[in-house]
Amino acid sequence: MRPMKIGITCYPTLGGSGVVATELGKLLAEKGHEIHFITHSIPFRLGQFHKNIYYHEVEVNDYYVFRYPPYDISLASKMAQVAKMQQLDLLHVHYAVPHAICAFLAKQMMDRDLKTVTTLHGTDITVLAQDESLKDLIRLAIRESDAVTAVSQDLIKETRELLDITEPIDLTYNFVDKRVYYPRDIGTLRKDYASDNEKIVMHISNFRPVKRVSDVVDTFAKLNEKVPSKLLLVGEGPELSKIQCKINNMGLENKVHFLGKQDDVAQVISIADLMLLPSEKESFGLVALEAMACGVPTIGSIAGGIPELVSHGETGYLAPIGDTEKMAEYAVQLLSDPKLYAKVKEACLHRARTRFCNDLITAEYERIYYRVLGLE
Ligand code: GMT
Repeated sequence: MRPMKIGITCYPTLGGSGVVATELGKLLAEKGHEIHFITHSIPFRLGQFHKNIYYHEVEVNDYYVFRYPPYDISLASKMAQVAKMQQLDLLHVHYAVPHAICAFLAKQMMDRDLKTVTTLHGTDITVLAQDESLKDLIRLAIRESDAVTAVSQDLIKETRELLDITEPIDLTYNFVDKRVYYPRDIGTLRKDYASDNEKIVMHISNFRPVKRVSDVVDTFAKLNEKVPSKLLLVGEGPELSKIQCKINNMGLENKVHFLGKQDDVAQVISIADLMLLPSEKESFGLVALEAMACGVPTIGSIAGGIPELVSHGETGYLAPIGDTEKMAEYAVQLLSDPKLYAKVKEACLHRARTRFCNDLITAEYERIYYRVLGLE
């Protein structure tokens, strides 16, 4: 099969969707495809120079009559411009709003057929498609894409229900690069956070209400009554100060470390014994996969796509949303039984490598691209 020229648009500075889009671009470039990122800033996970990767910055026109600079229009124009100049085969956009809509506009500006692939990541459907002012536009963008992928079966179901979409949607799970996510040798780093007799529990998120970080603290408090532990909170967001107050009120301040935003997630995760992800909604839960690939089990909620990722009783445990009693019970069981823990850890490594590894998922995306280009 011939190498392709692919334009990728994503949110370059935050969130799992940007991480997945950037990692996919890097992997496709390694396989010899030419990748053109069309974004408002350099994707934060891009790192150093990569052969076959180009970056095109979207500059927004701030003309004086505009009350709000029209980013969407600038993005659509840039997409069409790059597609023409670089003779792109297709645009792969991550997140429906505004990226899929801009790709649709870019298509109209071409004097030839430009194929578009849209990947839905979650909140673009579960939150934004509920907004009546966006619903019809999102539906249009999805219907006009040459292929649509979603990161879990649950998200496919929600998209169909909310938007009345009957066209096919490809299930393409998120992935991690096994060369980056593996159990790291953390040396003495662990000692900086916990003593030898303590376990380390971790939560990583953007601290939005949907992540239910308060449940993380409640689960941890209950676990800590039975198993001496430390809680490491990684990330920042709107709920952070509320969580800090809660921790102080519960007298847990000496048991919790706030690590803020961290770049080297694989290294940070490797310090942990357990990941907590009690979200209200989660189309996939990339952080649980990152943990799984590092051999760290997750206890999470039965929400969205989490059950498709975390195999209950095998690579972690799942409880109903808000049931911190049950989550703590599972945590105690897992962390106080070394034999069980070793078995679960092994299952995590195996599942991440076999079901969610970079080679597998990159090949799935390639197959989708060749299909829309009629090159099967
Ligand atoms: O979780 C977030 O709030 C960020 C959001 C994003 O847009 O990056 O994450 C969504 O996409 C990730 C990558 O596909 C998924 O792993 C997350 O589960 C999904 N978040 C939600 O569904 C809330």
